Amino acid sequence: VVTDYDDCWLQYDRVDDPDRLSAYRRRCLHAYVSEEGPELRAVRQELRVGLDGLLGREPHLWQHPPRSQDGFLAVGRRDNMEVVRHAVDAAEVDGLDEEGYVLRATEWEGQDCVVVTANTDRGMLFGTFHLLRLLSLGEPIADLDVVEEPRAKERVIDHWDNPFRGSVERGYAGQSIFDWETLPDLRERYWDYARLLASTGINGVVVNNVNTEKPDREGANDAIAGMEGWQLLESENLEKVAALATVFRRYGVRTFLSVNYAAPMLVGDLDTADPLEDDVEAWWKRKADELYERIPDFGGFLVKADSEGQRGPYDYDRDHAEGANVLGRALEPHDGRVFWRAFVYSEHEDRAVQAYETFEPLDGEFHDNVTLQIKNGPIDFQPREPVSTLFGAMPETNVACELQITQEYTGQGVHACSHLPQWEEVLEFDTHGDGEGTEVRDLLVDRAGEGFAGVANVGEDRNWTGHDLAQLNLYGFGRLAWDPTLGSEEVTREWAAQTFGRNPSVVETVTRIQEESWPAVIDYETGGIGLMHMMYNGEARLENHYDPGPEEWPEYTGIAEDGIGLDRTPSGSDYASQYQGPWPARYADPETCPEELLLFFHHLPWEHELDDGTTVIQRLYDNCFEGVEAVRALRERWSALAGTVDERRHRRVAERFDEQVVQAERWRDSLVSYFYEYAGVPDERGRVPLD
Ligand code: GCW
Repeated sequence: VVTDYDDCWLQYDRVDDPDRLSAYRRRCLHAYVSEEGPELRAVRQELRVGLDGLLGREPHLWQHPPRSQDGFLAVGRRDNMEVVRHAVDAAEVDGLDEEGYVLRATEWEGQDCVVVTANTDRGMLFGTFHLLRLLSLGEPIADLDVVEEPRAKERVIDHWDNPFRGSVERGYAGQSIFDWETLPDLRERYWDYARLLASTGINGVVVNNVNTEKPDREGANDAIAGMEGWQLLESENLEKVAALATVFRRYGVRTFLSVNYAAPMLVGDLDTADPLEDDVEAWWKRKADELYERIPDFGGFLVKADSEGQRGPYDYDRDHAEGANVLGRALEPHDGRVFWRAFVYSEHEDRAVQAYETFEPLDGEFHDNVTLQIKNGPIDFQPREPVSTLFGAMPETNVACELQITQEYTGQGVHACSHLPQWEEVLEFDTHGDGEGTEVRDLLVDRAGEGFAGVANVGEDRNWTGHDLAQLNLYGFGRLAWDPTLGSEEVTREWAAQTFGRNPSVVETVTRIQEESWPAVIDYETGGIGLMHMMYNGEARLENHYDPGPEEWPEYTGIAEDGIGLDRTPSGSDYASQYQGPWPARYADPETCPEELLLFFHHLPWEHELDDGTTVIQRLYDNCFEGVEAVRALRERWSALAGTVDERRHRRVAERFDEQVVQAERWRDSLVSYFYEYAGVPDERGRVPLD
């Protein structure tokens, strides 16, 4: 099928090394795939496309052991394939979870074979994508032996797509790919989207925005307009949701909905949504029954409650556990799950302290099938934040880490900014929650109900993600959710090879560009020592959360004539004391606080000296200027790839880099002038004040 959108990392370019090619052909040109559930249909389809591309020949698909001179690939279970029984012991598969698989090279009746097996069809699907990835990377398979299962059970992608307008909140890749007008008719693109997700190991998708209602109530974020996502729960819309679910199901991905807390009133005709009212409980149960009647493997609900104008249990003086559990009870008989967001804040001296104050006392109160979904940091997806204090503080609660795949605060669809190094930093953080060595990633893999949620960056654009390089954030989210011990660089490298081909120097350059992109953004958008939230937030003239607007937010930077930064130590808001182990003391002392977070925790004089003797103000100037230089260097490196990357994609990215340089200069100039205005200290190198 010819489509008008890109294949991203599923390029399946022909293998060029002749030895490799013949080794692959010998084992994979004939594929014997068992005839079972819907996922195996997806396996066959993927093998057709993938092997055709990689091997340069149409593969032969068999329903019985192929009578070929060569070897073959077998995808199926032990109980109905002899070659699989030969290659894999019963105990090995029995020990696997429902998404795990075994890939193994074997010799069977004189033939060289490769076996993909699992307990479930989903396992075989994930295993097939793993095998195709290895072939795409040109890895040897003669001694293949992989036994793998995902470390985190919940790996969900959250769309902030507004159903009836087709817009995407914080989306920078065009309109929503979901067309609710024409659903239940299915677009080809849905299938390809499901392929992309499954190939990275994602197993859940929330198809609508967490803002399900136009928030014209007090406290509403007026940047958010006109969404009526709550209507998806109405009976007449469920067939649309069910149709999408058939697509995702085939690829092992469960479908979820964001729901409005007041659904019993909006969708139903109750006059309350009080979670302790029997009528409300009964309404949610009926709705859940209706949903599962239509979508037997429905995933469950995602809820943003009491936040930015969305309704919630506080409207009835109930706490968040009471609020979430009524939904949990309704979904429980169906094996459904509630993802309940911890993104709750109100007017408060320091927003950072609030989520912990709200949720930590509720540890142990949430129903088993409720997952508390916590943003990586305490503020809001800023270029860099310390890790949220809720990680490690909720041992009796299932938690998920919410990451932003879309680049709301990191240059949106224009700037190159790989979020993988940022995620790696978050995942490696030692919370000391259960003593030393309790990293964030350890807290997300213990049991069902824990894992990852990522805010999608996908839209109708030809390249899906607006910026071609931003495809990595989608791919990397899935891979790190599957295995959070993978490193950013490793994942970036495999993405680059699958996306731009196996030429080692291209892979190396693209990987370096991606790895260095985030530090550059931090420098020019924040000055690099712990400031954040200095973006433009209005609606006219400039772009919301894209352009600089530091003067709007003095309360987030603590800027004053005597210095800059916020005191979050015991003499200030005391956010630092919410941490465990050595962190409260380490963060509370400017001498031991890591420099990259210094002004997040401290208000310091402009002339305060850092470790190397440089002053705070000078470091801010230097970093802002260096950030721009770093982007110029990235642009140069990309431009040197001309001729080695296909022209269309090369040009698209080159244009974005041109724009990024201009925009980085604007950020730099805006920030340094703002700092200068308060500090009154000129740059030692004569760059500030600006002419
Ligand atoms: O940071 C804010 C975003 C809102 C978003 C909100 C949230 C979906 O600016 O656009 O709303 O976070 O995460 O709920």
